[in-house]
Amino acid sequence: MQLKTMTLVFMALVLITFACTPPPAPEAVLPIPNEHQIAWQEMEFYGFIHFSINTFTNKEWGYGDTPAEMFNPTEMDVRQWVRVAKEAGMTGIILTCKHHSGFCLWPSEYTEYSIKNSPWKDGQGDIMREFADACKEYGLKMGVYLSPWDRNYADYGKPEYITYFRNQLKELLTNYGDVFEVWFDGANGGDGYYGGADETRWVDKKSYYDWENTIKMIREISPSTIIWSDAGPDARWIGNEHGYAYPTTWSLLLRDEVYGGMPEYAKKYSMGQENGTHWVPGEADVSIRPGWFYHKSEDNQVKTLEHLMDIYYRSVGQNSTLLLNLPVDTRGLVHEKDIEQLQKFAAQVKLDFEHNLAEKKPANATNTRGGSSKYGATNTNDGDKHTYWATDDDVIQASLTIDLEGPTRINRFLVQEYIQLGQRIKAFSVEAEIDGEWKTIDEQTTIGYKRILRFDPVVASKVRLNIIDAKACPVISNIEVYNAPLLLDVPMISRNKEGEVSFKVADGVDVFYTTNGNDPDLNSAKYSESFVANGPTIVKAFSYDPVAKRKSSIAEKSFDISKKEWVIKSKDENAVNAIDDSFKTNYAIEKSKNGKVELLVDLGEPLDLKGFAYTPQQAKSGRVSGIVTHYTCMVSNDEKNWVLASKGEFSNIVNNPIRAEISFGKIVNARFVKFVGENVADKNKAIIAEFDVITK
Ligand code: FUL
Repeated sequence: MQLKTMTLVFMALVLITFACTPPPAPEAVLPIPNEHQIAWQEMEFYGFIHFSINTFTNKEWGYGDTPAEMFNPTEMDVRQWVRVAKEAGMTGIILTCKHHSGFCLWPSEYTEYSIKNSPWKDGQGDIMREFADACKEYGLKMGVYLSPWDRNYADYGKPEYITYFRNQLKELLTNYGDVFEVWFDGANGGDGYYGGADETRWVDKKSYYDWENTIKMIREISPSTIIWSDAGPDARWIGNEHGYAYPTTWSLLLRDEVYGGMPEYAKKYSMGQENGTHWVPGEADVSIRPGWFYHKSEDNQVKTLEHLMDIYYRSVGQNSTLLLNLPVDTRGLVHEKDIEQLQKFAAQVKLDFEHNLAEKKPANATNTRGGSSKYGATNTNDGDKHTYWATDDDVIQASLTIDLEGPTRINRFLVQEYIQLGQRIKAFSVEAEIDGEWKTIDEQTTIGYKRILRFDPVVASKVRLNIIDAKACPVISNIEVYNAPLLLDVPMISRNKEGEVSFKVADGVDVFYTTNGNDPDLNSAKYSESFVANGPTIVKAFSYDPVAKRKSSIAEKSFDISKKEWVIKSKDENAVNAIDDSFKTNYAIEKSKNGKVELLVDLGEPLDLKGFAYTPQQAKSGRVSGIVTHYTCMVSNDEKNWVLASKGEFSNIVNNPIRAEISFGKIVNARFVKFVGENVADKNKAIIAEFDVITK
């Protein structure tokens, strides 16, 4: 070959090679997750176990004074906890090794307040060991919850406690195998036993724990462990205990502004920040029952399938992981009712995501980085999480269309960013081509690791993702489309002050119910109008769509005596809201000079009372105000001579503002009840959504 020809061939080869070489990957938009955070995020759904000495005293928080002898599970089976978690599709499980009571589920060398002084296995047992073994057996990752607040330890509040806390952490991190996450609760400081001092100890949450050095220690022992708290550093609280992340959820956090347990965290930081300086993704925690610990009185309040599915979509589907709690009961087992609901939930998640209707379907985009197939649209539905669609650096607004190859019924759209290169998307929309016309299905803000949109079913031939705004060129690794089976909402059961029970469902939907405690079926009473139930009544009901022949799960509500004859001694016309059997209406009481509030109820006749219940203001998400944290409850038959029936705290009510039931421990006969809010977590007022007495 002549030199000239050779040169030409060489140049052509160079040109071809150059033309075919894909452009470099987009530059990362900082901050980005590290490899441990990515592995953690991919765990998506894992479990929590709340079990401690306060399980045996029926409390949400142990005070630190319950003798270790009280810890005595009768049928303890740690493998059962882990097995049910595994069967539900959980990828890991976190155990409350030490909750606020200070009681340790492992025989810590550094305290006597542990299972080693309990009757369980004659003090020779080690729950943490059994837990670690079971996690290994079932292939689940293991996590530990170690409460920074310790209401038993005499030195809590002094520097000595920090050494104790670190020693315990060392035991947990070194003696039992790999720990995927450590959980540092923001609830700390307050009253407690403290080795017999029995006093209130507030700590400066910002400085007392010297987190910097504790984190350093954890990193040295176990670099892969995700450290969780309000302030991360690796993962953070989602700001509520409902299991709900937010439609806008950034995995970025202005981390240096945050410290664990800061009062303004939930309101200000829990959604993350677009301009966050560190990668600290959200974890949504929630219990399968109202409380975190087991209470027999909540056996009929295990969350319905519909509720659990809603939680799934609002956590995993909104750029967060889901940490679902299973309380362990006094037998040492996860209760049958919880297992039943958990199994239904796991089966439903499987069904919802059974057939990805977008998988490997033709896809194209309005722009593809360098025109190269390396960044092409089909990377989003090729089943490979490491490939992605990306655009040129200067192209932010772009669309990607997937051809469903024929009219297809769909109601879910799942999309993921390739977070290894940062969270970028600020606004996006989804369109569907229906009968040849494009219609917008939804418009949202963030995507992050995973975003799942639910919408009413449409029959579409194509779906399209439009990126409207982003920090830099979009990098999308996955898109899936589903036709999830439709669930019918359970009926809303309510009773008014007059004792009339009614149900609320969507138009065209029937309700079948029972009032005798049995499960209803299609032969049970069909609801047509409200009915009176003045005595203690358990109402069970389900919704039924007669056209589609679909049933909801069974909703259950347990009512005590009706409040027909009750009167509140107050001039405020809203006072009745505290006794109208509805959580939706509130009675706000101004605090008096001593910071207390008082509610005086006339029950109309003397009743045998077993206890009372206080329900603070309710909200689906976000903060509520006016929460009573400490109370006294007095009773009387003549409104003059009062007897103390109970005094104490509503544990964890600020973070989890649910109905708090208090037992008097005996039966007291009284016509008048005085509920005093001794301490109210609000500057001006206490809010009472409902006040109940317990007679059954
Ligand atoms: C809260 C604690 O106070 C609760 O008892 C529970 O452990 C929950 C997960 O975190 O802040």
